[in-house]
Amino acid sequence: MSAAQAITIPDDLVDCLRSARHVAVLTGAGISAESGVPTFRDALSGLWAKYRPEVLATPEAFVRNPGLVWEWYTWRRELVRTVQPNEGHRALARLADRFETFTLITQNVDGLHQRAGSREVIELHGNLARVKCFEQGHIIADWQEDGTVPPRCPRCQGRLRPDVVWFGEALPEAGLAAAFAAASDCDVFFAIGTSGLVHPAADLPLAALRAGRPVVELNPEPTPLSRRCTYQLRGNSGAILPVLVAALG
Ligand code: BJW
Repeated sequence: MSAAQAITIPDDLVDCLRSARHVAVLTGAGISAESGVPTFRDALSGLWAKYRPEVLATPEAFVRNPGLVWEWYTWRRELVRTVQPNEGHRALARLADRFETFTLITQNVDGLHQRAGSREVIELHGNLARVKCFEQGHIIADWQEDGTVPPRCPRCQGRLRPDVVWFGEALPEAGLAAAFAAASDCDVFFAIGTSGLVHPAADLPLAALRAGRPVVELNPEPTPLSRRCTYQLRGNSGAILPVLVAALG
């Protein structure tokens, strides 16, 4: 029997999803793991082995060593360019068509949901593909790698940085409000491939639970959310999500 055949989706969850009209999904780094993108709390390897991602993803790290932080994001941007969305991303793109509203909220900055065909993704932590000026915040669509690290803002000569949300920085207001509204109003909430350690994203499943909505966690490992959620599906999202979509018929 293959690993996919061994996965069972509880019947009452299937029933609940068949009658659901509004579904909200929060994804984290785990959904991209099977594409070959390291999760945030995996130890880094190679050149980056001596750094902790949590320490690099801060404005303080950028001020201290902008070249190092820029190079780390360049490495990640290049990595993401070479990988493909996996079965988990693709299953979520298919799942969207089954419901009146399907709100896909991601903490990931890799754009893999969009490449798998998902539309209107709420990106809570930004996107690696964009950059902005550290000094003035100008969003820059196109920049020159001219040997200066980090490159300079073409508008004000400030230092460029990735357009992602670092610790201590505010998340996009409209996206965050839409995410909380969807969590409180949905018929089913999914937390997929996230450790649930980083706020305010980690509060979204809790908001759904407070509103009395069932929360499904999909993760190979237990997290702080596990004991509170309604269903725990243990395993890799790239294996479980296609089975879940198939179970809906
Ligand atoms: C699989 C799998 C497979 C593996 N299938 N699963 C409340 C309490 C305490 C602290 C705070 C709080 N509110 C705010 C804070 C402070 C802070 C915070 O949360 N700190 C905690 C660490 C304690 N939050 C912030 O600073 C946020 N800003 C903020 O609150 O601003 C307030 C403000 C308001 C107004 C003005 C100014 C300020 C910002 C948080 C930004 C986080 N940014 C990062 C970096 C983004 C850019 C980048 O990618 O470089 O976002 S940090 C990093 O963590 C990244 C991720 O999106 C995020 C979440 O990680 P995620 O996705 O959960 O990944 P992992 O690696 O942790 O987990 C992977 C999971 O996958 C694991 O569970 C695996 O088991 C699983 N997995 N393989 C399914 N195949």
